[in-house]
Amino acid sequence: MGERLPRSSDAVWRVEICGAVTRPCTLPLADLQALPQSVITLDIHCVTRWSKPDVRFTGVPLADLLRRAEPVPAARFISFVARSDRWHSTSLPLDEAIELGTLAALTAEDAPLPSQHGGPVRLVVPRRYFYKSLKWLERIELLESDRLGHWEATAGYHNHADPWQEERYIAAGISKAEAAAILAQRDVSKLDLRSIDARKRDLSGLVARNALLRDADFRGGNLRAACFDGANLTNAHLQDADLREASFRDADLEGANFSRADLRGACFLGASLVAATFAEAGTLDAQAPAPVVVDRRTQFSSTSLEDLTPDQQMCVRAALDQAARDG
Ligand SMILES: Nc1nc2c(c(=O)[nH]1)N[C@H]1C(S)=C(S)[C@@H](COP(=O)(O)O)O[C@H]1N2
Ligand SMILES: [Mo]
Repeated sequence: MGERLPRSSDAVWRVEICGAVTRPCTLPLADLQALPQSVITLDIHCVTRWSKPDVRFTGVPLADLLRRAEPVPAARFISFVARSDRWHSTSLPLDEAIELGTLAALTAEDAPLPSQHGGPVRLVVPRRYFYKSLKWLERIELLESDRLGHWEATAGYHNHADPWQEERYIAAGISKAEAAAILAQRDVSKLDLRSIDARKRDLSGLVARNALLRDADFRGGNLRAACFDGANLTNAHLQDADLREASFRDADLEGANFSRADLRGACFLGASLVAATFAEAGTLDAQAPAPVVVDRRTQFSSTSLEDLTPDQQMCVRAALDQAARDG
């Protein structure tokens, strides 16, 4: 997820340790490979709700690298910077980074890390959402005060990122009363309404083109003929909503939940459906696919359907086939 590849460069890979340290140093990849390697097995949790259990990584513990660089006593935070076009970064409190057992990983599942997954060297931070596990590690910088990382600064990702506390997103800075007033206008195009609470609201005909609605809560609402074209609805909650004739063209629906919503006449063409839910896990059954409420007007691109997990795909396809047969 996120960036696909490192910045292209012919320079040999090295990891620099700098900032509030007594001995700044640079370690070529070969040196990292020659250091004692640790093994950890952990469960990956992406903030958008996909998980991958029991993944085995080997690499050099961050604590060992820091011992060489000797952070000064005033160092409190640690920023990790990627060799990528946007200089992607993330940060952790220094003591936490060590306590969590952070690893500069060189292999996954006993094979060298593929470039797409952060090779030749990525960070692996146990017990934090996976956005703290920076790919293509190039620089480790010790800091006296924190510097927010890319997702934390631009997308409202929670800076602490503890999956067991579900520390996913920070809400946009608007009060409930302000949110209600804005929604009453019926046009929220391009606005940042992250994590807005719009449960059970009558918002039929809402226009939310290109709006930022990450983690927004529309459960049980009336959203008939609403337009969410191009909107970011990552992890949005749309369970039990009336979405008849609603449009989600080219919307980012990663991790969004549409369980039991009425999708008759809804349009999902070009939408990204990675890890989206149309039928909750408890209701999945290969013999009798959970009911997904669609009709023959409901539209999905076949490429978007392929983003879904196999069980979600099966439910949606079964419902679409049934609707086509019913005419
Ligand atoms: N350099 C860099 N590292 C990154 C990201 C990114 O966009 N750039 N995305 C993060 C996020 S959100 C996730 S879920 C994981 C995805 O790792 P994977 O591609 O190996 O699954 O990488 C994390 N590290
Ligand atoms: Mo992610």
